[in-house]
Amino acid sequence: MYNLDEFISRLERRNPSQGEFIDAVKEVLESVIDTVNSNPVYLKNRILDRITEPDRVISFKVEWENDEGDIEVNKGYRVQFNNAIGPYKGGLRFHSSVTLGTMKFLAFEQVFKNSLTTLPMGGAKGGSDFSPKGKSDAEIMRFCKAFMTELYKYIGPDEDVPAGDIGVGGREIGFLYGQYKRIKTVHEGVLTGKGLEYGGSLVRPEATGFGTMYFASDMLKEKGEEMEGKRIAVSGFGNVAWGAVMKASQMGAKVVTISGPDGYILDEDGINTKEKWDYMLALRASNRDIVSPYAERFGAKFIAGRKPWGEKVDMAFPCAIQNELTLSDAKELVSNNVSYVVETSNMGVSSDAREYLIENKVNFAPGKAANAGGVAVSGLEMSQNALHLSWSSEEVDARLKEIMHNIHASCVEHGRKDDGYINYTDGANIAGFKKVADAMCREGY
Ligand code: 2IT
Repeated sequence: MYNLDEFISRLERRNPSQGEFIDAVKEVLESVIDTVNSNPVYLKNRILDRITEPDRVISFKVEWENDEGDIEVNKGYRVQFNNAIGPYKGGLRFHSSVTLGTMKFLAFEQVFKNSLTTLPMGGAKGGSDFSPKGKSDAEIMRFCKAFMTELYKYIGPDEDVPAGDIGVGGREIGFLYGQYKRIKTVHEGVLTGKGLEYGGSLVRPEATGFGTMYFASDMLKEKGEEMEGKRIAVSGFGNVAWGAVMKASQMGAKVVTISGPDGYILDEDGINTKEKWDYMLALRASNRDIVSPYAERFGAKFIAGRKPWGEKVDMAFPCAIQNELTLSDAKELVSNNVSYVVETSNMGVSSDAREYLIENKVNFAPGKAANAGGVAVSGLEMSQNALHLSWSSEEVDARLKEIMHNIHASCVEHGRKDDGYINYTDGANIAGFKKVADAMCREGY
């Protein structure tokens, strides 16, 4: 039998200064501990010890030249956490906050998220403490080339298939893919999120944001409600926020906020036109990492240095970065009668905030369920590459919808409590865990 507190204390001793990783493991283990302790096969297989240790942690040096001709040095990582159910799969993050602990938490989350999609993908994550902020396109290209010159040794279409995450979009994937191809002289599906000209999938750029709205709309249906007329706060202004804002508007909801490291935008007219959505993309392409120019461009309000969680809304969608919604934010949302918090960034809601929301019976969905649409369409991109064909956007979108619908159903099946409240965190963790754990038991050690 596992004792949860003892297990976590030991994990902390073995993984010092990796708070985010410990938080992510704790969240999953709290949900699955009873399932594990009541299953002799899991116990005999020491499943918790094995599932919380990454298969491989790769750390490398990235040397590149800036526009002044100076040499810069960054850290590069790939954490291949678990490949029990398929090749390693997960994004690359280029952000100044990246540490080994960040990579490990993201890779761990990815294992269960990928399992939930029902597609055959293991879990991994990679990235660098390189920040694209303030860099020229030429510098970003030189960095991407240097990064791939190391990374190519460890990846392959049946081995490990990276994609984008924060700071890594279509532009970066293009540079990374070009370098892989130059070195290996093969054109193969080693990355997802590629451009349409060279093997990408339709709907991949929008997929995370679209998927989270499909999931949210199922949460609403479960309560006899609908998206139409809902007032929504979104944080972030990157790729994920962009897709989320578009789909919410198409579903008849009104998104009134987006945000950046500099503050948030309040647009009472709704962020609901193609011009506004395109402007979000332009903001990201400018490499400045600020959202404030939106206010001037569209006559909206800019609130400097603040996050959007103080606004009175029906639904909140954190779409930026981990721990962006804290306990005090959760308290403010609850006092403003928020009904739904749909975590769209990975671990966007801090542990204590999540507990508070659940205690207060807010309908809360964890990122590994709500944001799985991104990696799900990555999985569909892998299928298309393997078949050497491309599906129409209608076909990809229909598959995405079905996958999100199935994830929602799994969460409900495993997360419904006696009083009828659906604990989506428990549901997602139990459903995601079982498949990986069963595969590991069958494959032996
Ligand atoms: O967090 C995520 O699921 C992603 N960044 C997407 C990973 C992927 O392989 O598409």
